[in-house]
Amino acid sequence: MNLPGPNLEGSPSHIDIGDRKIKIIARSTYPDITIMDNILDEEECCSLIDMASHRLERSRVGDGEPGGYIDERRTSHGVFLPGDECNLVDKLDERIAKLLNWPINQMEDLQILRYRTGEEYMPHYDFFEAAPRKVLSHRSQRIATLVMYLKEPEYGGGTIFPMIPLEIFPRRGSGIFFVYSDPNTHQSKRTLHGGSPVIKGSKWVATKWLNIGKSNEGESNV
Ligand code: PD2
Ligand code: ZN
Repeated sequence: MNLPGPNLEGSPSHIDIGDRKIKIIARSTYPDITIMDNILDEEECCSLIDMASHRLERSRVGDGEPGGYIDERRTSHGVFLPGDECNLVDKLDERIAKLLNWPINQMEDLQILRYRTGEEYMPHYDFFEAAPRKVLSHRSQRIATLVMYLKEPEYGGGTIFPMIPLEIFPRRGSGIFFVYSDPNTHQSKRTLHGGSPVIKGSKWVATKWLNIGKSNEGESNV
């Protein structure tokens, strides 16, 4: 099966996607994780934060259920920014599609998240664990995640993979991409990950989820 991801054949120092060169910083193969820099520039990060900041709502969880629910495991606030609403989001969708070799119609809307001091996202999987028929009747399964850091906190807020174990420190413009595939399934338990509590300052990220099939119109975003 074809999987999304940057083409890392020959261990390139960067991926040239036309309007910018995205730097490759590190890679793990099990699970498949790529750490990158220069995905976004400072102005783009600030514009996304500005666009989102007056529309934030408490983040929800819910294993793909419509609407989901508020839960103390995820205490951030966030908003989804549909591509057709603004040029910057459209431009980023195209950049991500080129970088990850994946069609835009198999991606969910960009989600912007803000974590204030003390806020976190406890370790979880991004794929839907519930019985496939229950979830997948109204939305498509996720196979990979791109988390892009828009603003780093002074302390804390790392993205952690407790099964590896690994912690990625947020840096404005950088990001991490991981695929949930393993030799047998598209639900590798080694992709358990979380956003550790922000200790001082605030952290902003933009998350993009990639789907195995066409992302359904109007599906509930959780
Ligand atoms: O903000 C993060 O570091 C983070 C960590 C884990 C975000 C997500 N998961 C997510 O949005 O799924
Ligand atoms: Zn996640």
